[in-house]
Amino acid sequence: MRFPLLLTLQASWLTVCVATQHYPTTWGHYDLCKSHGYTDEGPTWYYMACQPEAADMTKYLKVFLDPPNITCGDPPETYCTLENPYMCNNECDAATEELAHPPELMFDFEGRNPTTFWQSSSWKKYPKPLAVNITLSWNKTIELTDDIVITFESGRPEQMVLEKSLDYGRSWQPYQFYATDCLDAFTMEPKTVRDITQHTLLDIICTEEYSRGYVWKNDKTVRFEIKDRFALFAGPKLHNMASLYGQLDTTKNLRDFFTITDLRIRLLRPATGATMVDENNLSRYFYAISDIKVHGRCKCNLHANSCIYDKEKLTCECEHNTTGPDCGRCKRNYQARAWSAGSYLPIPKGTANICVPNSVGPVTRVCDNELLRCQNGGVCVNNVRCQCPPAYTGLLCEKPRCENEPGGCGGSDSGQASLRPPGLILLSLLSVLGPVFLGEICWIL
Ligand SMILES: *[C@@H]1O[C@H](CO)[C@@H](O)[C@H](O)[C@H]1NC(C)=O
Ligand SMILES: *[C@@H]1O[C@H](CO)[C@@H](O)[C@H](O)[C@H]1NC(C)=O
Ligand SMILES: *[C@@H]1O[C@H](CO)[C@@H](O)[C@H](O)[C@H]1NC(C)=O
Ligand SMILES: *[C@@H]1O[C@H](CO)[C@@H](O)[C@H](O)[C@H]1NC(C)=O
Ligand SMILES: *[C@@H]1O[C@H](CO)[C@@H](O)[C@H](O)[C@H]1NC(C)=O
Ligand SMILES: [Ca+2]
Repeated sequence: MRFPLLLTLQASWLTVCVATQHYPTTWGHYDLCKSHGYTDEGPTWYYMACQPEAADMTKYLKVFLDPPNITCGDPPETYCTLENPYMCNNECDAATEELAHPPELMFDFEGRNPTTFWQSSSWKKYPKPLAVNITLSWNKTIELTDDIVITFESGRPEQMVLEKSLDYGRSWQPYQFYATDCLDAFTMEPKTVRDITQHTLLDIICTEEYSRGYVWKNDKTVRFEIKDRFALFAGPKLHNMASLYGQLDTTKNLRDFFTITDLRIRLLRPATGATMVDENNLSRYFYAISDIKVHGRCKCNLHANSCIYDKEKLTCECEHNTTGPDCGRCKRNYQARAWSAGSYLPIPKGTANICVPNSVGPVTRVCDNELLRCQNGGVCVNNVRCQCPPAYTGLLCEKPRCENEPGGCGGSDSGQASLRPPGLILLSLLSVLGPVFLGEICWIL
């Protein structure tokens, strides 16, 4: 019997706190929809952004390799040890547990000695590139909350690309390029995360930080720096998360930047440690990865504070009368106004944007500013009457006024057609901005 695992487990939060001690617990502040508190006037609710706890997301992924048979050991092969390239009697054998290096070993518990790792077969077909794709799929939209860290057991690759998908693997975009020589490998100027500013945050860079040096013992990690990017808005110690959340609320590109459904590590050229590849002994060249860290939370559009893993599937526990894998739409019969994401900033500064039942009150409620009944920029007066802009008439301002005039709207369809676009633009504008801004827009128009 398997029980659904709540990602809101207190235990996982403790782990997060320990792992990120130098970052204050501001995170936790926003992680529940509301909590009970007291003021001088008595008990009250304090509201928080409605989102699940951040967690170790590698427990919930599926991993795919391309080419599929690139893992070493089938048939068994020998390769050179990492410390001493002249000792070439290490064996990889997929059929023997102690000598096998399957992909799962990139996600098991690390911290023991010796490490466990996935390993590719060696570069037997040199000079044909030794290219391997490692694809991690969640089948769920995830928001990253901490650096992606890949720890190599071999030397770090001389060329590599981290890619992401937002549409379940249908399309891919680069996240970051890595090379010993960015110009040579990707014709990109080398940069580091320290070159990035608020204005260039969405730029994709090539970095040489994580490729240089054939140093086994020291730094073996390749990173994608999430926290340094957060810090551009939230300050160096992430004290001001509200500032970051304010930006996330208003900037879709920024939200999407930290959002993924899949990641792909494209290994393009293994570490060689020398300018020349030793063609007589290609067993020295291969990829080996001991650990991959991906920390994040289910994206529930600020409409759920927990996410459940059941039957190998992550699902948001949607609130606010929303539904869908990411709480991305209103429930049936709750579609009285357009769906909209909740907000990172808590109530009262932000808004929950709850979905509203279709039939609220008797039908004699002709209109309602919240529910967008008046058309073409009409404004609802006392819920009984739409006050129409000069060009429109009708109960819901649905009719162009020229229709009633002698000669009609220019005597043909074209006149009417030319009057329609403003309404359409208003509607599409509203669906983008959400009902929060509705009042203001109607007045402006
Ligand atoms: C993987 O399979 C392909 C085609 O089936 C073959 O050409 C290639 O040599 C195999 N690679 C390894 C490392 O076994
Ligand atoms: C890896 O993925 C890229 C696209 O992301 C694709 O072009 C390539 O063929 C894939 N396979 C290998 C072995 O590189
Ligand atoms: C992905 O999730 C959807 C439901 O959200 C499900 O219908 C589909 O079968 C899943 N796909 C895979 C490959 O697990
Ligand atoms: C690699 O080189 C070492 C020493 O030069 C040699 O002993 C070993 O047999 C070579 N291995 C292969 C696979 O050629
Ligand atoms: C969902 O709609 C019902 C009315 O059917 C309402 O009572 C409930 O409060 C709504 N939920 C939220 C979170 O607003
Ligand atoms: Ca491992």
